Amino acid sequence: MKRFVESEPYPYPYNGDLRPENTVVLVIDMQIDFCGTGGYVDKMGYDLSLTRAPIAPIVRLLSVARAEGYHVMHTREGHRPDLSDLPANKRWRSQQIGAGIGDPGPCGRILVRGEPGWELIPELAPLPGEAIIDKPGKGSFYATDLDLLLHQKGIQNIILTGITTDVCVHTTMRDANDRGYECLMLSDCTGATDYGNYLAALKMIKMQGGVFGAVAESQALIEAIKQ
Ligand code: C5J
Repeated sequence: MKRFVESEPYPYPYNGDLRPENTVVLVIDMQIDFCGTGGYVDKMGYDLSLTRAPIAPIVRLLSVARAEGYHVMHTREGHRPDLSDLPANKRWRSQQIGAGIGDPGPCGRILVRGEPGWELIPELAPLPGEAIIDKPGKGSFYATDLDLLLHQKGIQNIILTGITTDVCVHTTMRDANDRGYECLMLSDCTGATDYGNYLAALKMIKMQGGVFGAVAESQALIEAIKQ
């Protein structure tokens, strides 16, 4: 049976092959550093309501996706405590905006593995058996075993959720698309530090017939997978 999600600019997935076995819901960087008080994004002075907006929609989506047997994976951006995997220019730029990666803050050392701010938020805690990908960069494939895990599980479709839309989620979507994965961004399950960038990031996906994949609201996916 073919199954499609009502999405733009085409019904997702392109081939109608949407099944729990070949599809993962990827939850990107839902960490205190990106949406919690005192974390990295807060220290930079951005509006936390924008990065917290996707929390409730993702919680709702995960309860349905898990019940229907879909794969769920999570990512965390962060660096080794000795910062040996932190490029000097990434560190320098973060210092310019007053949130130096590796520096102490209200939630421990910013974006450092093992620190309180680096943890996933409790509302979106992974369940046993759900893979967690630790990544040093913005994309989820760079310097990780995500591609290996997806191939081993026979996954073809990636449902993208998490933060931030224009940075880590977009980088991951673009890379996944180049690797041949069929991607869907859920507009209410993602957020950016700037609302204009959020809108632009969604628009970019829909150009050229879906240059990086498709965009839908989570309700449309929920309706499709509950059919
Ligand atoms: C950023 C991310 N924005 N998770 N990281 O630095 O998008």
